[in-house]
Amino acid sequence: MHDVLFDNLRFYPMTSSPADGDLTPGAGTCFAVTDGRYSAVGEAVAARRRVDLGGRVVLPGFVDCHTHLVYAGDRNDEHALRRAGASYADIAAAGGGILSSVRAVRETSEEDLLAASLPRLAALLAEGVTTVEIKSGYGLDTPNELKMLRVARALGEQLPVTVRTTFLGAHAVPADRKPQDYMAEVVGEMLPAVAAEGLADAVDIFVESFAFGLADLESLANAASDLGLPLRAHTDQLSRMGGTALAARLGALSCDHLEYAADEDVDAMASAGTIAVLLPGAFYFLREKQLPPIARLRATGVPMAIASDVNPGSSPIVSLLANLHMAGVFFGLSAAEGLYGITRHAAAALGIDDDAGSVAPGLRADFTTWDLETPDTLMFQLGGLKPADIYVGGTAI
Ligand code: DI6
Ligand code: FE
Repeated sequence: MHDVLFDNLRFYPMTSSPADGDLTPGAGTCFAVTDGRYSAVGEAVAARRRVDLGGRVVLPGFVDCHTHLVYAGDRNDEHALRRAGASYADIAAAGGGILSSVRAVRETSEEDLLAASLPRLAALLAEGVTTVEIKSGYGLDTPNELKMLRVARALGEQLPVTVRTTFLGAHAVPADRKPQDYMAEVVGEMLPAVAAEGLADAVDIFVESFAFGLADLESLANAASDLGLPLRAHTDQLSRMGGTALAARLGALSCDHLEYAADEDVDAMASAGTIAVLLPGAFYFLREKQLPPIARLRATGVPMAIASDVNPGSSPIVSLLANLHMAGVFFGLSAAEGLYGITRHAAAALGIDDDAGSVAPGLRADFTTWDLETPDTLMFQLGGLKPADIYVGGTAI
């Protein structure tokens, strides 16, 4: 006997492939949930309770697989500089950028950091995001990186959202540190401390001319692999550094940004099974011109995820749906590609596509219902879209 039969719905399981350009609704008009997971899909099985979903569209809970939503303060002053013509790299070189958020985070207590970050997670949840990845990277020393990751975990206790955490100690080099010494500390002290407390589900690094290089990527990958933690990497965002190809060869789960990645970098991702995480909000906010290699990603079958990159420097855009819309406008993704990008492929970028991102037996019953004719509208329309209901583990929140 199943717990609940959800009936009279049009569900999009997101289990096949978006390659044909179409979204395929699942066969049948119902699914069952038992102990918080899908226990039968498309079959009118016997259940203790029945819930009529009024013929609505049902989608898997969205997965925002790349955010930096734990931070304190703002960078409004830098935005003014950027409007006056300064580039992101200029501001970073002058000691601003990531390092200004580092100063703010270090001065903020764990409690206040949690309070500052909670509304951002709540905003994502309100549009149907039920799984969110959150990175550290504004602490840049052991106590403050641990503090950020504890706050990220605590956010997942405060709201009905699955939070996956990523250690991004290699986000920037602190102003008072030599790059090599700092990287040695990331790998030799910070990462082991994070792992000892079980605070990270993955590691990440910003590979860029004013951040970290290929040797740093390799040493982080080795240290993470010794601890059994998967690698992710910010690569080829503002210049072509070769990070994408190397990260793929090192077995990265995902390479993120990719604006400057070339065809052969994409080929390395395809061979390694690495997911491409596209961040159109950062592309938009930084007024980038260089487009990620979408045609090659498509041609080689590299799964494309879309994430918000929520952060105070390059993507102060606290909406995954806005990013979905921008992936259509700027990157030319189809509605099917976009919706896979915020469900199944985003879950794959986190290594949890056996748990989230689709409607299939055994997966967590996190889903949303929509008063829409077709889910394509989620990519078409910007703003004004809200799920009728959000279910987490089969329970309406
Ligand atoms: N790339 C980005 O776009 C963000 N981090 C990164 O590695 C920017 C983070 C910030 O400016 O605070
Ligand atoms: Fe990022």
